[in-house]
Amino acid sequence: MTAKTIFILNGPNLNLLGAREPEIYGRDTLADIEAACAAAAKASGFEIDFRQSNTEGTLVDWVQEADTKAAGLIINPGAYTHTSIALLDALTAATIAKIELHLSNIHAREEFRKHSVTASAADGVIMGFGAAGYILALDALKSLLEKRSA
Ligand code: CA2
Repeated sequence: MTAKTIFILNGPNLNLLGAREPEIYGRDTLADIEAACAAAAKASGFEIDFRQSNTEGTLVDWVQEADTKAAGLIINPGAYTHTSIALLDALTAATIAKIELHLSNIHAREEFRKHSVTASAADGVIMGFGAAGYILALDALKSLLEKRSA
């Protein structure tokens, strides 16, 4: 872990990527996405710590850990996006640069997905670009960090 580490946290069911619902979430597996993120981050002088959990408390613990160890955080909270005040509180408490990310455009989906409980704690939100959104989020985080250190 270095001063230039970026945590990329993935919430519930994202371990199933590539195996089901490719019309919504694409054909890339989470391992494919991790490999693409690692390469993109390396090219920008960052390293990533890429994790997935199906458990809300674990994600809360990791947000807290990111705040002490990482320069920035990208999080796809999965379905906890729509329900988790615990994650909102953890993200609000974290002072590092934060981006919320969704593979799908949650505003173009079911009513219950249209509201993000957690997004207000993020510096910005990227959604609707599938797996490419992770690379866009890394780019966005890089420019946020450059602004912060200027
Ligand atoms: O669009 C996104 O990235 C979501 O965060 C994905 C979550 C969903 O609950 C959010 O509303 C939007 C679901 C991730 C589950 O991924 C699966 C992948 C393949 C098969 C089944 C689920």
